[in-house]
Amino acid sequence: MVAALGLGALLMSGCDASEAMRFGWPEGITPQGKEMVDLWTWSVIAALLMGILVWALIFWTITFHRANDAKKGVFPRQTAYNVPLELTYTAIPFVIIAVLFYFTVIVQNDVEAKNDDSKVVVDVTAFQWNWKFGYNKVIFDDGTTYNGFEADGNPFQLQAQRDGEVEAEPEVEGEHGGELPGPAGGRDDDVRDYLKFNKIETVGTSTEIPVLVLPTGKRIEFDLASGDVIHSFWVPEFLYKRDVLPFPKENASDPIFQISSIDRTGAFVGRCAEMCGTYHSMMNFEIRAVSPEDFESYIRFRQANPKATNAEALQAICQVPGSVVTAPFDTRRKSDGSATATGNPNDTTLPNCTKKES
Ligand SMILES: [Cu+2]
Repeated sequence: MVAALGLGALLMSGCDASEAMRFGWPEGITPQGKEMVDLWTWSVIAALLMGILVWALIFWTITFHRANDAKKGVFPRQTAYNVPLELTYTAIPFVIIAVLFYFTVIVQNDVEAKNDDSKVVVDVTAFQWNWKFGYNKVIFDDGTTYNGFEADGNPFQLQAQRDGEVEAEPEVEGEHGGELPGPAGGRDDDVRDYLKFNKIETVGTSTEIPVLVLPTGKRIEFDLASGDVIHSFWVPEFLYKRDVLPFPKENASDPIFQISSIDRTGAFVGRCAEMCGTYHSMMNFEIRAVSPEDFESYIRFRQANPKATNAEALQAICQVPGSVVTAPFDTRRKSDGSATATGNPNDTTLPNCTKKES
């Protein structure tokens, strides 16, 4: 009956087998994502098998071992302190947990793996309530390297602090003696030298979703940083998210993760997955995966036309210039000031109106 129900649900939902076997998860467009889908699929199958076994035992018991006249008043056989039985049902769950743990660690190690072979390094900066993407480094197919890191012009005057021109916050004495570190590890909260600036950047606004263009088939590194509160970088189709913290070093957070490739071209929505304030839910971006040739043309175009917008660069490689998977939210901050009063605030009574007798 259970099998028939399961099969019926599968057939009637009208979805294909591979989608059904993902049990609600997205497809996964990276090798890491696909690995996680496999782990999830097999974990659900194992849980379903265990569920079927438990249901079968319950139905077997209530069907064949219910009270009847012959058993009335008879104390049933007691099986407490049956050592072999108790050892068995302690050992079996332990084995189940060990197997799940083993496969989880294998997949997690692959997902968290990092090396120096990334062909694209993207600096991601999250802020309330949008994203900035900068190309830190790109290694092209012919072996040439584009270095996009902007070493000069840090608006937070890191240099001034290093040279001692900006004083550090005074130490505060703790309740039980000793020094209490201030916020941001005792540094001046304004000195955000962990933030990166690049020659080619894509910045989102309340009228434009930032579209991050990336090549397919290349290893990509994401270097995350937040300009204010904690955000979270989430691309559902990567099946992966990581918190984006301000002051990652002081907050003991590893801001870097890598994917070994994006496996197909297309547009994929990205979201902020950490409640970060009023417009948190509208903090979307888009990953636009294009062929490596198009990606190279895109970077070359932006290099040659520093004043051009991201939309123009996308058009130059024959891509839709704006986001296609999500749209900017109307923040109602876009009024041009032309809204006028519709009545007289000093007289709100209706003209020619007779009050009703109560
Ligand atoms: Cu956020």
